[in-house]
Amino acid sequence: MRAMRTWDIFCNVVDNYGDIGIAWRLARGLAREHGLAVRLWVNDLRTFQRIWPAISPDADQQVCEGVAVCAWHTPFAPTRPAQVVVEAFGCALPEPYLLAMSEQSPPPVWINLEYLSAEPWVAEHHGLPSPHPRLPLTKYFFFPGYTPGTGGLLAEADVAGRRTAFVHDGMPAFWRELGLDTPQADELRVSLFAYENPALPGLLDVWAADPHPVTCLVPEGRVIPQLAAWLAVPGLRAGDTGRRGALQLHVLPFMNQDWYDRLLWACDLNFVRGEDSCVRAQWAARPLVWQAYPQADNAHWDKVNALLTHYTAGLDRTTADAVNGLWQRWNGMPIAHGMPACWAAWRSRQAAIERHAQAWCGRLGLVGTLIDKLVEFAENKLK
Ligand code: TRH
Repeated sequence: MRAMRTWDIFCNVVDNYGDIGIAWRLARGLAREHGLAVRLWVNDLRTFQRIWPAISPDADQQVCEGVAVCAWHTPFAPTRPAQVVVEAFGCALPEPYLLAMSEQSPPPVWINLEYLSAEPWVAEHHGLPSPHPRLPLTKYFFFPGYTPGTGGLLAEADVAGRRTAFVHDGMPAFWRELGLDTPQADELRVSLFAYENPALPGLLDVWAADPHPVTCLVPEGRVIPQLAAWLAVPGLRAGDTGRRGALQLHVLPFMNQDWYDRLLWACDLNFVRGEDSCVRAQWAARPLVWQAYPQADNAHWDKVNALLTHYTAGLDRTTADAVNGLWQRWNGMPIAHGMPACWAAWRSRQAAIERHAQAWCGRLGLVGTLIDKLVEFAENKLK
């Protein structure tokens, strides 16, 4: 029998939850689905604990979900490198570890996991090698993406089955556990995970004026001060609520990754941000609106438009315009229509957008998952 392959994943949390969110999802997927011996090195266990409360922030080493989670300290203690080394988002491996890698024979397969983008250049760059300037090591760039020539999207093999089971049986209990009523027949239930956004008050205004009830569920985080300002209250915490017109707001506690998935599966529309929540909202097979991580000179607008191009391909013109308008307005792009017109257009095409979200999720399933593709890539290099 072949010995278990060893993998090291390095994650440097800079800000937000995306880097550790992705590294953790990848680590547990590799261990669970491929039986690999995975170590996950993380510099900030407190942020990790927010998305996975079982993590102890003070433990140098702990095993969680079959993954050896290790605190990444500087200076880095001598460590025997794994056979496959994943550097998440160019986080720069510790120098002593890099030296130890160069002394291995054969050297480990070294992969830089890149950020996700739907831009067309991704497929050309996926898998390219880059020799180290000094050491006898080669780093490979692995690009997630939406097309077969890329590294695919991060997902567990059983995500669709778990979602279907939850949608059939799990929703009433889920709402009860969150302390919420089951939605009324004509209600729109929305989740909102976002960065500070000048478009937010306008969105809340149109929801308040909607002819049907709108319930907005907001996990604690960066938009809370804006929500409080809109409600004209001094602050908001998990458990707090607010109402204006048709809009009922609920602030939820920040939940673990698996619970957050359920929230996405249960809502009619999900506002998501960054990378991982955007991908999860697509696997949720529900309509979504994506806020890209804001970059200097609005470089993120290209990313939003690239995903929109993929996402709306094949949709009729009116439905595509409705999706484009709401996403672009939410990302602050200079478009002709204001929020009331964008929302009205989205509402008028809601049924078609819902059908599309299901079909889109099915299409994503055909690209192959990042976990499988990463393992295949590494195994080919190890041969
Ligand atoms: O937190 P983010 O804004 O992370 C971002 C992006 O990854 C971006 O690409 C990167 O450049 C920047 O950080 C530095 O958004 P993202 O990627 O959606 O990650 C959020 C994670 O938090 C995701 O794994 C889901 C998880 N989450 C929970 O576990 N519980 C919750 O209640 C919520 C709202 C999110």
